[in-house]
Amino acid sequence: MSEVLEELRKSILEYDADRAEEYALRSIEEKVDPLKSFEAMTKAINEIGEGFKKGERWLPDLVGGADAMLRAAPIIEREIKKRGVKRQSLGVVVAGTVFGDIHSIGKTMVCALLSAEGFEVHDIGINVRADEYIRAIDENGAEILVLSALMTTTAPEMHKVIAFLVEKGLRDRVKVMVGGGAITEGFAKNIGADGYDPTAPGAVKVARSLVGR
Ligand code: B12
Repeated sequence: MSEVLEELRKSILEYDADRAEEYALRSIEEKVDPLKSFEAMTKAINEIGEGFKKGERWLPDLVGGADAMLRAAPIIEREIKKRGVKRQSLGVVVAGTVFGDIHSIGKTMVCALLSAEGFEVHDIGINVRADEYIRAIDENGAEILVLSALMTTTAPEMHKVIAFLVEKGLRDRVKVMVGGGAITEGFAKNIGADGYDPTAPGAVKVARSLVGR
């Protein structure tokens, strides 16, 4: 791992938001692939998550790591979008983290990559209720819905959103992609989602295949 990536990784592990920002900017000056920078940060935040699971780290550790990552991530995301080739829209996407869930980092990354690819992305945020997704789909004429969930307790909310789409007669109009740390391929199939991938770059491939462009 290059020095800048290693420093970026360490800054998250050590909850040092100033250093994370500094090295995110430096990674761009040094023309490091922004996806590699994001991967290095993800590795660190997942390490903190693992520690939390094992009882070796606590909530303030999650918060500290997230703070550092949230300082650096927008810098990397801007670079990803800047590198994206501007072309005719590949399709309209509505994206959000499901109700009860405030994890935003992965979903925001998926949105950055989709817009760099040429999709028109409407990120409606975190803790999104089923009816809010429906409104956004209607208002923006979306063809793809991106649902993200990081917790086993909030993943079932995706099923509710899909059921609500059926109830509102919108299920045939919109392709539903699901992902986030709590989601597996099997879960995605069980709830009747149209696409799943464990990574943000994979999300772009899925989106392209769903709209056939
Ligand atoms: C950072 C973090 C936080 C931050 C979030 C800050 C923010 N703005 O996002 C804070 C501190 C706020 C937080 C809070 C909590 N957290 Co938390 N958190 C994490 C942590 C450490 C990292 C999450 C993250 O950002 N990962 C990095 C990103 C890049 O990964 P990702 O989101 O999975 O996204 C990638 C892919 O999944 C994919 N992807 C994402 N979305 C989508 C969508 C589609 C369609 C596709 C195709 C792909 C895709 O692309 C991304 C890039 O490759 C995880 C640990 C972990 N391993 O996940 C715990 C974790 C998710 N948190 C957990 C918990 C328990 C909590 C709290 C309940 C803690 C508490 N006691 O209060 C609260 C929940 C609050 C709530 N209601 O949501 C647990 C969940 C356990 C469970 N039940 O499943 C985890 C797993 C930690 C653990 N090991 O126990 N957390």
